[in-house]
Amino acid sequence: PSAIFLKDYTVPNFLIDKTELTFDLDETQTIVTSRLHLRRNPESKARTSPLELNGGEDVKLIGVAIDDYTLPKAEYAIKNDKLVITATPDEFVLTCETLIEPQNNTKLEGLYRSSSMFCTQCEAEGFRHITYYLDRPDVMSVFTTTIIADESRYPVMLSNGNEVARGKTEEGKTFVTWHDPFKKPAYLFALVAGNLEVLNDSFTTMSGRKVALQIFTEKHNIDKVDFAMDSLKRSMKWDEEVYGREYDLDIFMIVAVDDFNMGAMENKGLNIFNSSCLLASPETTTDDGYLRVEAVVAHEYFHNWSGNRVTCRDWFQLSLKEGFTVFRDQSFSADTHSDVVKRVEDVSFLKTAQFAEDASPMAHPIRPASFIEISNFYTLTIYEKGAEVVRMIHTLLGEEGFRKGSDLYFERHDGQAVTCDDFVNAMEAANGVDLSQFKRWYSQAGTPRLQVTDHYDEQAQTYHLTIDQMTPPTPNQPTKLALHVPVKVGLVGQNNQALSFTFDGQSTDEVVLHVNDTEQTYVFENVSETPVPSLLRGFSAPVKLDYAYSTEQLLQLMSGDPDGFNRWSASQQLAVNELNGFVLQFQQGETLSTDTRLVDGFKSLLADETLDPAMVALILSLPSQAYLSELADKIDPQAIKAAREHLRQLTAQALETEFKQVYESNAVTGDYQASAEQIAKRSLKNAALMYWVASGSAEAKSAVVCQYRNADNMTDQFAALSCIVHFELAEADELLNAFFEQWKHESLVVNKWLMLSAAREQDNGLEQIKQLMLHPNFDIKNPNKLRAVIGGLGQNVATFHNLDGSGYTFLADQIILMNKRNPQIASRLCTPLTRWQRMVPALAEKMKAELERIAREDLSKDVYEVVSKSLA
Ligand code: B3K
Ligand code: ZN
Repeated sequence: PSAIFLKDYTVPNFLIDKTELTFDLDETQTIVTSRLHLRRNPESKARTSPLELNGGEDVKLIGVAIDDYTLPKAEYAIKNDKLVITATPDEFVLTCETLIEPQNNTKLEGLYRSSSMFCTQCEAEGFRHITYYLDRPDVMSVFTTTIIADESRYPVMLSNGNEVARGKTEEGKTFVTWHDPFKKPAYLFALVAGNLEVLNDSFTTMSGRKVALQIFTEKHNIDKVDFAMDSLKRSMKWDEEVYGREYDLDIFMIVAVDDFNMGAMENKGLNIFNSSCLLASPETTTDDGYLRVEAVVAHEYFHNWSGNRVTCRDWFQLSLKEGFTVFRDQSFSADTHSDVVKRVEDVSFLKTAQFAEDASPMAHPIRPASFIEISNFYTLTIYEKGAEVVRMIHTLLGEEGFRKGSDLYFERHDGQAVTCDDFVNAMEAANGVDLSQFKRWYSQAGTPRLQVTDHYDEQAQTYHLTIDQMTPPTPNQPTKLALHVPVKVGLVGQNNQALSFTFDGQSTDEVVLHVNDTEQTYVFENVSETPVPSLLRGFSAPVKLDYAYSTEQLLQLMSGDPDGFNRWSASQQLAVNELNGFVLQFQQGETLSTDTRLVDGFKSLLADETLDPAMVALILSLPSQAYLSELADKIDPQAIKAAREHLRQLTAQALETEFKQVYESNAVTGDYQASAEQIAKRSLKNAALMYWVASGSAEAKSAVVCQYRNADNMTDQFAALSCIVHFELAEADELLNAFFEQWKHESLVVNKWLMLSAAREQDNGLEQIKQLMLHPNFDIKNPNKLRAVIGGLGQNVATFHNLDGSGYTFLADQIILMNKRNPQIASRLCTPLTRWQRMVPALAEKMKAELERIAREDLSKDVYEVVSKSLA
């Protein structure tokens, strides 16, 4: 397999003005007839080039005609999955008949079956597995789609746009025709057929148009889509209010499917969702699950403008739509709940997972320069770092300036396929600013490091901050240029008050520094006392910032920084420092020390009733195993785990009474609601419960079992069960079984059970995982189930990181098994192994050996790219 490069981009030689598709759906063979209204692209220099349409090895060509002339075999060829026609008129209709077998499609891209329905996933390059096409996002076409099927089994037949015709064929099958008036690339095409139930609703847009809203599921799930519908309506309203974006079709549909490689897909007017991102009920869904449904519904809806109306010119520009849309859904959730809590969650995730990716052999800029398989680039870098880059533009321009920029972007490029540069150019033009240096964020990979030192001059009342920036080398990028980094800063005084100061002649108490050189010094004047700097407030840039804070300073910021985000950040740093100390002690075979300054901080935190309980819960949840791994020079999973357990134990014992009290005083009364207030209380209550049980208190043990038995919602039930299993209470086996028995008919809850069971640390860990994969409720064809078990294994430190390498061998076996069946999933399973160079030597070797074993297989492009780059 070879790479393709951004620098080689050329415009398409042909355009497709109209696309007419007919699907004759059948359980054994599906016939697709396409009529493509093609013409040569006036902007293409290749005046006589052949027509080359993308296809796939799974598409059988039955016949092809130009206008009404059926081409004999000599006049076309199939080369490397492409249909090549050398001689064509400049403008013509190409008719193409193909045969596909959705029932045998295990890759879940193109047209496939999930449960008893037909559905599609076309992004990025799935459409070519349906029929021959110019499958690239800069070829935009108006689609008309006719679906023919047996109505008794497929009463619901959907595609993009509006239904325009319906009737019976000569053979007595039913046909339905859909027309989408908006030009779109093939990756936004969708089709669904099945025996589905629907929830109907409507939304009246800001200009007074009534839009029909429909959510479809299999019959047994229709009672779980009210929250998604409500989220959809709130998203539609929010996009009108915040971005002035109105929905454009008369109908918006969402369908839930069980088998899906990703979270969801923004097909025009017909979103298709992994059921895990759509279904929600208090009894079966945790608070986190609710928030995820809300965020994903919003994300896919927001794509209607940021992605569909204005789309990507090529897949190197993926972050154009994904980074921007993630930024939009993050803002929506922040506005809906607490903005600080949301920011902490997003930043934690970024610093844990994206930073790790940026330090791995798969590191790439948010606009990659090359790739082998685009499916491998639906990454945390493209999505989350991409969103951070958009957020920095927002910080630099302010709310109003950013809105002016986005208005101009949508106005200039509506109906076009554009680039990241077009986005930044619109932001610049609307605000009269120069973002040329800022654009380096799009082309440079790696997490920049800022080294900060300071000096306070009491005499002169001046405070100097010196900031060095450096971005470490990443694959193919040995040296880096200085970036334009917005660093939001405030100063905190000894009595926890915000200090005012003069900066650039302005008196203020907060400033955004424009760090744009390798070393710069900033002067704050009229600073009345030695300040503690509150740096990178709100995480104003996706960087690693080093400043030698003392424990006292961190404790002070933790309790007194007016910036809520930085209060969390300080607590996180404090915990990291302590945990790293424990890691070292563990590695040197010492007894872990028992004095911890953190306990004092936690104690005042628990006593402060003015704080948002959700923030307290976030602070109590210690830096994760994954985050500490990301920070480590050489990752020692067992040591990190021991350190975390130790700190939790110390805290639990020191503050047993406090945790009990907090647990009891945060009980939620009344019916379940996924409201910020209730979620906050439950999160604190359950965090306190975890510590209280960790303290070993007998009362806590009976409280947690009692909570499990009496819970009326999944959040409380699952929090209790996780706690019982984690601490191996006497009831662990019994309740884990009871949980399965109670929920064995709810597939999404079974996934939670699979994950928790796989994560359970027992001596026979691997055996237990193998048993789970043989369980009748496990199904390797279902990505959610596979991810649940493998995800659980990943959390199971003792089993996965077993020194004998058996955990890695097992994972590699699964990768080899999935390699051909579902390459996208197989490739994602490789992620832990791609970090082998970060592990302590004994583990690194074992991981590397497994990668080498995988490399000897006949690999899909997806797995090949990840494995070969990891071994390079
Ligand atoms: N755009 C889809 C991604 C689907 C990619 C599949 N390989 C989901 C989203 O970001 O909204
Ligand atoms: Zn998206």
